[in-house]
Amino acid sequence: NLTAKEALETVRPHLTEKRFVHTLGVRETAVLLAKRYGADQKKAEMAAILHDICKYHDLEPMIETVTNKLEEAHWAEYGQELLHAPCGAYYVRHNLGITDKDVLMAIRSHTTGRSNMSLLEKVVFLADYIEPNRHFEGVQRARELAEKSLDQACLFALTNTIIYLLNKQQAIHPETIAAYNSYVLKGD
Ligand code: DGI
Ligand code: FE
Ligand code: FE
Ligand code: FE
Repeated sequence: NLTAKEALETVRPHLTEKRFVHTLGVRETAVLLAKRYGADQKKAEMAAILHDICKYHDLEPMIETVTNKLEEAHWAEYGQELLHAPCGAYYVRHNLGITDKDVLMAIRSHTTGRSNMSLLEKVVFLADYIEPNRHFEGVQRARELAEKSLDQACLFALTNTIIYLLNKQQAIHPETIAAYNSYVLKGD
């Protein structure tokens, strides 16, 4: 089983320096949120460290992975930004021997979110959004919400992401919509 230190060393050559700093921020924030909301800190830390491992992998093999290995070609249809999430889960499972389903799921859903996310998924999804190196309109509000309600903060992040995509006229992945709906419909 990989330690956090080994995972950091493993992921580093996959990333740019800036992305590695982002990853350290996600790790720190995920552990903090896990403490605050009672998620498994070790799992949050491992998922956070590895979440963007495929961010700079070549497009072709990632398309091959979602199409032929995962048989979920839809990931490739909604923009290449999304591929690194499901491919990251696949990569760490098959190349790093990570078998923990919670960790794999948190990596897989870190970009789109998912309908009825687990506590760990919420923690990693939100940590990716609010880590200290993020600078965008609304991030401060998201950080404030994260102090009092994990769910309110996740709903805010999903809403903001959807508005951002709408304004750029980009496709919205069905799982992003499903994640948003799962909050709005049930107040999840
Ligand atoms: O990998 P990071 O930059 O740390 O963050 P991320 O994995 O959350 O990716 C963010 C990007 O993904 C951002 O450019 C918006 C995009 N994105 C998120 N949800 C969707 C999406 N893009 C499309 N096309 N559809 C979505 O539903
Ligand atoms: Fe990402
Ligand atoms: Fe994100
Ligand atoms: Fe990230």
